[in-house]
Amino acid sequence: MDRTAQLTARRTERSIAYDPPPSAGSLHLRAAHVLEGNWTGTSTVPSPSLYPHQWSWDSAFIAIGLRHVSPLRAQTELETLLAAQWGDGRIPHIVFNPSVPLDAYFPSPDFWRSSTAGRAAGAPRTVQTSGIVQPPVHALAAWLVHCADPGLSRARGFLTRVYPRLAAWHRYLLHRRDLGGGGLASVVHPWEQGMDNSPCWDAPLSRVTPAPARSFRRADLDHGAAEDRPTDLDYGRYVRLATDYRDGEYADGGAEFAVEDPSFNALLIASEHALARIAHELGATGTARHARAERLTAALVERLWDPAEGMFFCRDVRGGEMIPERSVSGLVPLLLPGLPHGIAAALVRTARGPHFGLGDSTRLVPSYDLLGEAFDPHRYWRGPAWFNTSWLLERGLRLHGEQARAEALRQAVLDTADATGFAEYVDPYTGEACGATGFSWTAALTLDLLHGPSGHSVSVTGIGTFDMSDKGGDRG
Ligand code: 9WN
Repeated sequence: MDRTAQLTARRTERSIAYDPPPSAGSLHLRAAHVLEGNWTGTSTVPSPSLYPHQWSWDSAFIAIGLRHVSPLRAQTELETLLAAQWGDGRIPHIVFNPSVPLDAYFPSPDFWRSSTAGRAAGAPRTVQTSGIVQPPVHALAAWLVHCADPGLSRARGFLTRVYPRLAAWHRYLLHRRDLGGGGLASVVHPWEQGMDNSPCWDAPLSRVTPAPARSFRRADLDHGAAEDRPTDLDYGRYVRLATDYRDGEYADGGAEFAVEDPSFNALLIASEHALARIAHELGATGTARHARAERLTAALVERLWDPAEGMFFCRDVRGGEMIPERSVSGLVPLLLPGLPHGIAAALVRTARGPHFGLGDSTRLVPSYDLLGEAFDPHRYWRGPAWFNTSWLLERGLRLHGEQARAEALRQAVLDTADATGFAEYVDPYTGEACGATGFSWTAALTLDLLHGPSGHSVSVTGIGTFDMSDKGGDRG
């Protein structure tokens, strides 16, 4: 058997079977069916076997799709996550389901010990969580969810209840996590940025002494092919960093790993714009928040933009230098309305060029440089294409007037999600499914794109859309 055949056989055996309904139905129905199957009653798991709890940025993307089939469920998804917020404002990257066995996922609640080690940082007592965070997509999601059914949202006081929590979340990131002192938020663990084994982390991680392999047991390999996942050495380092953070009671400032990442900060800025709209809907002006978002955009450009390469790069705060690896993260700021025109145009050129092959050699945007030494089309965030990043770039292309390219990307996302049974990620060249199938954010973002350019069905109802290019006018 060649490698591809072996991997396919392994995947078929190991990945959760995606179980389409009889007659398969429309893509819309099948996507909704995935979300229905992954719903626990209060939130949605990313994948029942591989990720059996609630994940932070997954829930934001899930809510964005769920709003088209159940605005109430979409609100509940975000409310459940926000109920696990810590007193210092952080939104934990995992909210654990107590009925799931401890060995179903590693690291489990007994590793993070949130209720004891997180006490000083204000971890909740009633629910177990991890102690790190994930990208702040939540205010953007909350606004989009509100727009899907403003009547229901107002009747339930949805925005009134989530606004203070979202504001505290942004405060945490902008104050406690400004480890580089330049106004941007730093991540202190690769899991926080969401692209776990991106080659961007190789240099800063190389300084970290891995935890011994015998000190933990990976549960992910029970469900996913080892060739598609991070290595044991990566995991040793993830465990070391998380252990040290926990043993320091999740206090910020002392992390051995600290990186300013373009995608994480771009999502914070997009969410700050969304928070301005939420503030306006609640009776404030929102002006100060829009202004802050613009200042953050300027800081992003000043600290992470590389004009010669035509993209954004990560900054290694501890090493004190830029990380010269091309990741899709460096293209995500395209979704920002306040980006100078020349930068937006350069990002589009880079996405279309040989490193990412958009509209040319690749089906969907790869997570990492096609020409990079570390590129691997199957290994997680070291090359495969992911649906959430393509969704973000589709919005960015549209926002900056690239309608035809946005439409082509939208269609490619829909076709690939359809052909792969809503795969977690795919080979960027062939579109072959990797990881889990029936993956929640793939299904959710499929639903969103099925509702038209940038979720436009919302405007069909006359409610108005979240148009991030509309900087001045807050529309309720
Ligand atoms: C660690 C849930 C999460 C995603 C991340 C993805 C993966 C976890 C893991 O799964 O990370 O958080 O165990 O590998 O990299 O982006 O949120 O879907």
